Amino acid sequence: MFEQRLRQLVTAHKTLLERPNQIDPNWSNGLFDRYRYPALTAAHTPLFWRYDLNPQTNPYLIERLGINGAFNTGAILLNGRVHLVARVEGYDRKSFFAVAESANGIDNFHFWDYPVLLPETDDPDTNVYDMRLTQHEDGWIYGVFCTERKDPNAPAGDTSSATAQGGIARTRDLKTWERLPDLKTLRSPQQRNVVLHPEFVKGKYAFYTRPQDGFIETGGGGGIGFGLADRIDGAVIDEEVIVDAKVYHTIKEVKNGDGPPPIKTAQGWLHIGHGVRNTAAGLRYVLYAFLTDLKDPHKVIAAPGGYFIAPEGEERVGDVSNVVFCNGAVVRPDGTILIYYGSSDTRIHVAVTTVEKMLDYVFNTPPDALRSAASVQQRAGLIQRNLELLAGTKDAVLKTARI
Ligand code: M1P
Repeated sequence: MFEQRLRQLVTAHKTLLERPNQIDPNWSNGLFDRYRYPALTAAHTPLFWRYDLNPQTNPYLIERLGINGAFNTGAILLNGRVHLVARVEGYDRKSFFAVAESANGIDNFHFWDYPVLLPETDDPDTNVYDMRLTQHEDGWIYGVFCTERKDPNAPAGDTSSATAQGGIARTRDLKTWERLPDLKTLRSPQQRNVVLHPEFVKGKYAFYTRPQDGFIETGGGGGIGFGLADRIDGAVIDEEVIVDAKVYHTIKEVKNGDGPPPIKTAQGWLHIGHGVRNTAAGLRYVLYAFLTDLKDPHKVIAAPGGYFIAPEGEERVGDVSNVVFCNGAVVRPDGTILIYYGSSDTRIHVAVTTVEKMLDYVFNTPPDALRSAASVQQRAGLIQRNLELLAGTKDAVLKTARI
């Protein structure tokens, strides 16, 4: 029985890992393509992470340490191969980081044998998640992530209150990690979605932050912040300026956060953030893009309205439904961008676009008009320009667009 079950498990696992992934031909919006299958799931984790494979101690081949999800991944191109540092969550609700590697960044992702053995500070983490990987110009690869601990001031009986801070670790090879003290932001009690900028700004380490009053609520503050620290080993930010605020009746009404480290383009730093709004069915997380100035990376120079990736199909369902969340992307030498996004705190997908398309998108998509009437005017303008074009055109294909 043991052997038969093991054979079945191995065959299913091998088939999943080797399954080729293709662009979904039934989905297109001109800006990016979605791939048909998730790039990484809980089921991609090695069997030897989950099962005791000794027939003497596990005669029924029971899954001893199950994996609940693999989502919200950092991403980096190293030695020509895509490396993801995924948020992996066990059945016990604890998240940890694990490296999965693929030659093309699309399929055939294989986890390394061991998860990341992340050193701790003197104040042990209860949970760690959502690592952003920054290849910094100082030569190190930094992993900046959320470290969560029980709130020391929680009253007796309160087993939920927690604190969130920006944890920092660095490595050269993703194998050996050095833990540095957590980021201190003097004016914000809590932080999540902290991202290290890849270059020095005014000779200092620059961080995008997400100041929060509490663990869940961003409260009076919120928005994507920006601050400078003199050093990385004991980084302290005295003052945070808000780069991109949360705004009433937009996709980022409740909160927002920056995603992967911004991508340097000829025309500015390209950011992919997540915006959160509330609905009767709970929070809805979508991805949006904006560009900041090359010299002043806290100054927004292009901000298209609305989202560019929202959860669709199976992406909409999972442990925390109606969520897409991105903390990793890689730019390949040919200018294509692979965007890795977690869906519903369960699995990881990959979408592909190009730097050129994203720049066209951020510069030429109108900003959020903020009111229904103004939004209708934007659309009416587009309709009018199109109808004039169609009325005057001799192009047979173009003419067919008026149906
Ligand atoms: O559950 C949705 C997301 O919630 C948190 O993100 P944020 O602080 O922006 O709301 C994080 O826990 C994230 O991992 C998670 O996907």
